[in-house]
Amino acid sequence: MEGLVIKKNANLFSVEDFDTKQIVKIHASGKTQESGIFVGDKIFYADVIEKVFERKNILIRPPLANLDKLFIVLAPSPKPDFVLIDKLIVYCQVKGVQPFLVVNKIDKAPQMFVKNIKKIYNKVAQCLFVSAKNNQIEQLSEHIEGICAFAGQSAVGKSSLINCLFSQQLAQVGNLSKKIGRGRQTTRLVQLFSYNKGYIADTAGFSMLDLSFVTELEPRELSSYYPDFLKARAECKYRSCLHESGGDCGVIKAVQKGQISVERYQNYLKILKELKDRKKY
Ligand SMILES: Nc1nc2c(ncn2[C@@H]2O[C@H](COP(=O)(O)OP(=O)(O)O)[C@@H](O)[C@H]2O)c(=O)[nH]1
Ligand SMILES: [Mg+2]
Ligand SMILES: [Zn+2]
Repeated sequence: MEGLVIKKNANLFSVEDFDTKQIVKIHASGKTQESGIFVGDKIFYADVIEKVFERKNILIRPPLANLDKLFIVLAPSPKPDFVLIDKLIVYCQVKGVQPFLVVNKIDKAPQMFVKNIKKIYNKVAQCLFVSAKNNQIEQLSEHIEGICAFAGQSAVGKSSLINCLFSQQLAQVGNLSKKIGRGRQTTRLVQLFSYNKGYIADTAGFSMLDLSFVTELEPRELSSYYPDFLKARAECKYRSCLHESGGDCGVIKAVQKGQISVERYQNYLKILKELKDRKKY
């Protein structure tokens, strides 16, 4: 039988069976336990978990496998940290995760704010506009499919959005499932909650994704994780260019022509500097 690991508690795993959708609690064989089993793993089981299927990706902190979509939440306040947002997008590009920008608190977002986000990110990630306060979350709920997680600065409204999604689902289903009363997650455990066609990872015990590997990239690699730089990179005349300077740098030319957003480029330089500084030690 095959299923999805939705929860892990020491050596006891909660597995949702792919066919029956029933949740079974089982242990792992010595061999699979040794090689590691993560929430998000697709597994083969009989009396115990016997095999872990090949993973699409794996995150270590929070421990989660096979992440499909990352919802990067931002809001007019607190003021967005665009360097952080761009690092999260790089993270997604490296891991093969589809990024979304979830602009929350549109109930109090000036028109200019919304316009600006669209302008900066239109070639990078799909932007969704929502308000947890007003229960305006359709754009978000319709994109939940596969294994999904939320990230973003503190106080942008991640918990509010997740609560809003589940309270709407509960209202539709009309029964008080186990999903409610999750309370405050104090332990550093991750759990998947089914939602529509997918799952939402509760990563509340982690204030932020571990972005350390982003700052450990080779400086030269960085621009390859910028989908909006792709065309300009191909037109860059310099070999192994970092796109920092030079009259024939395709990326700089594209910025000057308005084909690449100035904000994205300036923040690229900041992240690049971080990578280069790290390399010096
Ligand atoms: N105006 C407004 N406030 C919101 C919205 N969503 C969340 N908030 C408020 O923003 C604050 C932080 O929300 P929270 O969900 O705890 O953010 P988290 O730290 O990202 O989990 C709380 O005071 C929420 O009431 C929204 O859509 N509009
Ligand atoms: Mg929270
Ligand atoms: Zn260049």
